[in-house]
Amino acid sequence: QQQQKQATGASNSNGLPSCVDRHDILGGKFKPVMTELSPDALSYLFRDVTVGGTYTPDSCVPKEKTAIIIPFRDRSSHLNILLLNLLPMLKRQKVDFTVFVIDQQLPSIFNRGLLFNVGFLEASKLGPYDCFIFHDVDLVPINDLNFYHCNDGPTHFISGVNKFNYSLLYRDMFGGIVSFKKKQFLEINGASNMYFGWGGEDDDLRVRVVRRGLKIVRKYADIGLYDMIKHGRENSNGKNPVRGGLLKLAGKRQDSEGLSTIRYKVQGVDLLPLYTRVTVTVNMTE
Ligand code: UDH
Repeated sequence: QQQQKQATGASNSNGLPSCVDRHDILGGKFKPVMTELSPDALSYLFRDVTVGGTYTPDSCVPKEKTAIIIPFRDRSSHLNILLLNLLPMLKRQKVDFTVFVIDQQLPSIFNRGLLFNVGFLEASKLGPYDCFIFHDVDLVPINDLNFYHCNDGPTHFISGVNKFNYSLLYRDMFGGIVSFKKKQFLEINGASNMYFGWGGEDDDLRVRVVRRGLKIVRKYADIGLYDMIKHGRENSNGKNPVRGGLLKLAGKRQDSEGLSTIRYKVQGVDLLPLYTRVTVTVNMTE
C-alpha cells in the first residue's frame, strides 16, 4: 500500500508556490451532507467554478490538470448530492479540475466501461488533461485526506464503503473510483467496451492494468472512505449474464478491443454551470 505525498514545491515563475498536499491543515474525516440541492442553488454555492465545471486554485500552481469523469444515466439526484460534497473537497485539496458527466441515452443497456473511454476521448479533445479520475455518481467521499491525484500507478480510491461496513467487497476490487495518468490509460488500451449491464467491467479493467505490469496504488484503510447513496438497480442496467465469460478472456482481448476500437455517437456537448455534459448514444450491435 502506498499513499503519495507531494514534495513541497518551490515558488513558480508567476510568484505562486506549487500546490502541495496539506496534510497539516485539512480536517480528515467529515460528515457528508446527503440532502439534495437544486442545480440553481448548487451553482450559486459554487460561483467560483466556471462554466463547464472547471476550477483552478488561485493560491498555488497545481502539478496536474484533472478530468473527473462520471459515467451517468438518469441519476440527477445522486449527481446533485455528489457535487455538493465533492466540489468543496476538491477545492480544499487545491485540485485543478473539470467535471465531465458522460450521459448514455436509452435505449442501449448501460455500459460503464465504454463511458470511461468516451470520457477520456472527449475530455482530451477539450483540454490538455494529464489525470483522469473515473468516478461513480453514488459514492460520496468522507475524508478530505483522500487526495484526488494521479500516481505512479493507476489508483483505486476506495478502502471502504458504508454499505460494506467501511470495508471492500473483495480485496482486489478496482471499481467505484479509479485514476489514471493519460499515458497509463493509453497503455492499457482503455476499458473494454463489451460489458453491457451491471458487473465485470471493473475486474476487466484491473486485468488490463496488471497485464501491462502497472502497479495499482491503494489508499490506507482509514483514508479511502465513502458513503454510498442508497439506490436500487435500474432495468436498463440489469446484471450482465455474460460477464463471467467476457472476464475469462479479458487479457486476450486487451490489444484488439478497447479505447482503440470504441464506437459511439456524441449527441451534444453542453457546458453547464458545474459540469460539461457529453450526451452519447451507443449502438449495441456495432
Ligand atoms: N450508473 C448510472 N445510471 C444507471 C446505472 C449506472 O448513472 O442507470 C452509473 C453511476 O455512476 C453509478 C455507476 O454507474 O454509480 C455504477 O452503477 P451502480 O451504482 O448501479 O453500481 P453499484 O453501486 O455497484 O451497484 C457497487 C458494487 C460494486 C461491486 C463490483 C463487482 N465487480
